[in-house]
Amino acid sequence: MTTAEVGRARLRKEDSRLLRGRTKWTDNITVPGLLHLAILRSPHAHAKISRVDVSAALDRPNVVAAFSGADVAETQGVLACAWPVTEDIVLPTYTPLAVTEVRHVGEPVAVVVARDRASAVDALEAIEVDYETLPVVLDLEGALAEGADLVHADKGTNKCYTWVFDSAVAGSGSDVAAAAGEAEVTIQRRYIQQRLIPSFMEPRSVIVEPGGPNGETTVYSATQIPHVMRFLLAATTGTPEHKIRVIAPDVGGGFGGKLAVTPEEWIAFAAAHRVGRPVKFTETRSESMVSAHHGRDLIQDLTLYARRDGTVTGLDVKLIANMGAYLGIVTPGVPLLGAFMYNGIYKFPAYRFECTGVFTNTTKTDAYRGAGRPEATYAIERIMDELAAEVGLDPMEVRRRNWISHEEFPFTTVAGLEYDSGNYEAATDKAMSLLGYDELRAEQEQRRSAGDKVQLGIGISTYTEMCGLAPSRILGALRYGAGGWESASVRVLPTGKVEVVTGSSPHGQGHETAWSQIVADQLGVPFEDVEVLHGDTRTAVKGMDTYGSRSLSVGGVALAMACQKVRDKAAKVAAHMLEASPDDIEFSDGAFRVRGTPDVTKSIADVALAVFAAHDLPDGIEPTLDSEATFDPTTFSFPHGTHLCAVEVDTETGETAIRRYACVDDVGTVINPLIVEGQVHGGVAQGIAQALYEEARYDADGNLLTASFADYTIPSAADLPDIHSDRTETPATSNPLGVKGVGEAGTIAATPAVVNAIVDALRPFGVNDVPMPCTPERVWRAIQAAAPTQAAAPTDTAAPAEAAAPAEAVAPTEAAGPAVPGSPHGVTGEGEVEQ
Ligand code: MCN
Repeated sequence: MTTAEVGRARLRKEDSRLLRGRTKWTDNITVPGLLHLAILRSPHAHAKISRVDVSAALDRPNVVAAFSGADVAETQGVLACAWPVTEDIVLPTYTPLAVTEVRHVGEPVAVVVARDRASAVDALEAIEVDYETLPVVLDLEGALAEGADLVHADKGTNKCYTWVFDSAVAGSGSDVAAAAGEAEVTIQRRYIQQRLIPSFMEPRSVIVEPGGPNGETTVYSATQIPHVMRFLLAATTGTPEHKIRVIAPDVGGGFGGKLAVTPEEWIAFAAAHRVGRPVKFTETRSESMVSAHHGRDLIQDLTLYARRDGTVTGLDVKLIANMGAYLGIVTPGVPLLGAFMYNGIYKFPAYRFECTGVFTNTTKTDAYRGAGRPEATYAIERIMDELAAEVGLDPMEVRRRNWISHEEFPFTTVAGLEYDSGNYEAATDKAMSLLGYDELRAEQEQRRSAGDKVQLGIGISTYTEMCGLAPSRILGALRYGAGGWESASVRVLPTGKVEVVTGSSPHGQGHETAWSQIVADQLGVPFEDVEVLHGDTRTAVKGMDTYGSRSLSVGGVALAMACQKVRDKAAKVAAHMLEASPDDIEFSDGAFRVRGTPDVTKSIADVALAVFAAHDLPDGIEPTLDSEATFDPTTFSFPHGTHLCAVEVDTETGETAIRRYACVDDVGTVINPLIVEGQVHGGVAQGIAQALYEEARYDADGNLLTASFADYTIPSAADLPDIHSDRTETPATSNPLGVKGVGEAGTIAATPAVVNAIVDALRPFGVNDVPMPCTPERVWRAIQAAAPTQAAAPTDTAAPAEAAAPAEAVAPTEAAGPAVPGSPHGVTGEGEVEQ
């Protein structure tokens, strides 16, 4: 087809309305009789509630209703966890409003519904709550110790689950114990994935409007998952599913943080039904930071086994994952999404993974961009650098000795996944020249020998990920509650314009543009003639929504399949119109023609009008030109790439500056290069943010110290480097479009590239880790703690292996770096704030 929309760097259709403010975010929507809801939240991390009295709030002006958890205890239902990862998982009762006990600061306790927002917020002050404080559980390892205080006393343990993967048991590899016995090199490291806050631009917002003409309830929500929400609201409130309509209007970012059916949405649902009027709730930023779910928060203990030549022979991973106080929709499953990725792009034979989930008195964790895969990539890419240092090889050389070469695809990994396609060599070569790898290594050498106070480090991250979250069978085998298919439908209107309905629910990814490009090519219609509808369960009746970089490789493929069905049907009608056999009909350049008679054509629009009129259709053809398809791939999609980062580190102050960032990603066939570039840049920004800036920290009483953007330091554009990005294209063989996901790639890849660069700069000082975020203070402390006598000026330019601390000898806590204020889980002593 000559239209060739696919591959074209189209500006995004949706940006015109977004940039000009010609859209309605949920908070801008108003409906007749709308009331406003405010939520009283717990100031304690753990306490019994002995009394809640809302009567004084009811007397406040404009207040329509006020109620506590106890007032709705019988009817409020429980919030569901859709991913009970093991049979014996501990599932605590999670109610939208706390009834007898609160378990984290910010947990909803009571609500006020009023005629205006200010009155609702003011009336919260009048609610009286008596709390009896209980011991607070924050430390992950302490929580697992015998006799530890309990987050959920009725459960008798803080352990949520232990989930194990062993390649020897799964049959995908050999035994790690054997690898340990034969290892010439053993490297043990502890890495801490600090807690992060998704920080979407638009705060969470919801309107619940009950009592529609047919008794239906309409829910408008800034959510990633309108379809999942409708199902869960129906399943747990008893409201019939066909009487619930969920609309996700334009949504200002989610990053996984809106992959949730939140207590606030349930509370608004309950409140609206209680008062019989529409109710709106929009959170403040500070509320969001204490109550919307957080991400990451893991202790990662890794042991890597290898030969002296740098060949990896086995990897043992033990995780302790902070669940927070309750389980969200996929909380327990997030680390499992990483379980299959700790082997990265490498082909070693033995692998064991064990994750223990732990409850603490903190905000629950759940999906955050990359969900499990950034953590895995960080760990393997960090420890590969340690191996390189130990055996005295360039870190790129160690990777080359271990990665799957492009001739070896499809390749079944030690974690049991079949990677369909990839070319790590090509992406890496391109990235190295984009960075100027050799030149920067030469400069590094110079600075080392000159004893410069500003040293240069080069960080490498060669990653792959499993995304396109789909294969329903695999998700089912992992005990995930839902399927992973996606749906699309296509309607060619009588005038030849096209309406497309997708079950994915974009919140910044540009589906309207990319989907239009797919349809334009598939049907030979102009890009502008395609309208993409989404995010309303009345129009997009079937869908699994947007997360896990799944929309294109599942939903986009479903769309192409639906287009194909339309073409097949249109070809039969065109054949009839051209008085030819369907077997003789060709379709190209948006027109049907009889083979050998190129000048006589019928376009899709001609056919659409004929089908609409239905005066002369072939027998058996229904008078519509539309179709529907669902796609459920047999495997994930495996994008990959190489991210390289050069960082200058001031060894006197610990300050770091990214000198150059270069990345080459391979996301298979690209629909829209501009969108892909934007996704990579946004993702890299979030990855850099984890490496250098962001950390959610609690004090010893479980108060979130970083509950505003003054304390939770997301980087601005000015803090970020130019990102030099490029691509290679190795089409996926697992779907007919050849596409792989891109939405999380940058976040997955960037963090280890940055930290590897900082450690690389400081290796001659004896530094082998800096805990994240690598603030100047932490970098400085790492230098002081590692080798104080050398810190002034490195003169040792010998091979890194000689300069680095002996890998085998490093105990996990030492490996995590020097003492910084607070524990490794972002828990600090009272009042301590690290800046
Ligand atoms: N694309 C393409 N060619 C490819 C791959 C993707 O043109 N080979 C385009 C797609 O058509 C789509 C976009 O890139 O327009 C992202 O596609 P995909 O990788 O399928 O990811 P999803 O659409 O499923 O988006 C989810 C992903 C996730 S999991 C998070 S988290 C995330 C992200 O996308 N959150 C985002 N990107 C975000 N971008 C914005 N602006 N806001 C968020 O909250």
